[in-house]
Amino acid sequence: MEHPKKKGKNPIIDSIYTADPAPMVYGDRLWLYTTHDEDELVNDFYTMRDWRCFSTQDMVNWTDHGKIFSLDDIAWADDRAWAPQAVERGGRFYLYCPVHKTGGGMAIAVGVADHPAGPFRDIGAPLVDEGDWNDIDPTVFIDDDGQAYLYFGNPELRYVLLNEDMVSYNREVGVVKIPMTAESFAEGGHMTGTSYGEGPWFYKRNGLYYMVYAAFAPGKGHNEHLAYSTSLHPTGPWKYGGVLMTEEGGVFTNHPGIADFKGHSYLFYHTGELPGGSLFHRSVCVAEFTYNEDGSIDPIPKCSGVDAAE
Ligand code: FUB
Repeated sequence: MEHPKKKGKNPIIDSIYTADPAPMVYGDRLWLYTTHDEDELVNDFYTMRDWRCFSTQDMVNWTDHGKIFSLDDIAWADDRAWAPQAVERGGRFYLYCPVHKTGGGMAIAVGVADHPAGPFRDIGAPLVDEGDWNDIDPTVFIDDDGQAYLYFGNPELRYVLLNEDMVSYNREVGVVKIPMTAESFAEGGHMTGTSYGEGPWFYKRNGLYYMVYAAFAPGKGHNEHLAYSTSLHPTGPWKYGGVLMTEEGGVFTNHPGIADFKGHSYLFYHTGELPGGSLFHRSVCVAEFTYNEDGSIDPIPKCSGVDAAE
């Protein structure tokens, strides 16, 4: 007799509000880093003070590792514990986190740990700090030749070349601004006139580089959808690929995180689906998808959960 497949459920976490999912596969587990929307809002705005970690071996049963890094651990920051991403290098774990600096502006902090579930320790100063509001939503990727890239930004997509220590970057190259053209990101309703909004997710598959991001359709009043661009080189030029997840059924923001795990490809995203959900009370979900033969990706529907990964 065939046993029914175990099925996971969306939202993945229902004990707290979580957003901005960032998966990392390490060992035999998928580690999921998220932000945390507090129940009680301050000034009716995003109220976010710490980062959370969850892990799974089968995409159905999740272990809650709790708070792994917080504004209390970053002496120079006072607000906005926003969308992070983690990476492992040489047995250490680096968590890149946008925060609001005491005194103004956004900057990118780095926490370092010896274990994927932390605790993470701040390096003591911002890694990227241009003195503006663009320095948010870092995405990190280490290429086959060992060069690590940190892309980030809203409304502009920018990058730095990380040094091998992963906590500093090549200052001669500096912060590079990607040309925000319609060819790269499609025409859209965000401040650059393109669809690119924020929340980039950078990775490589079969020699093709992917940039997945939250995007705005042309015109006003849209929620974010997810879109992607590709490039033959890690630093572009980028070519617009299409919509990855439509804005229907979402909240004002959405935020992509992509990982392959146990032979399956997953897109993590967020919605306002939990009871009490809103643009400031979001919840992390996951959908399985496949690539077309040419590497393109068709739009991925929001879903109620994924099958167990054996
Ligand atoms: O969660 C706070 C901000 O909203 C993130 O940094 C953005 O990507 C958007 O999700």
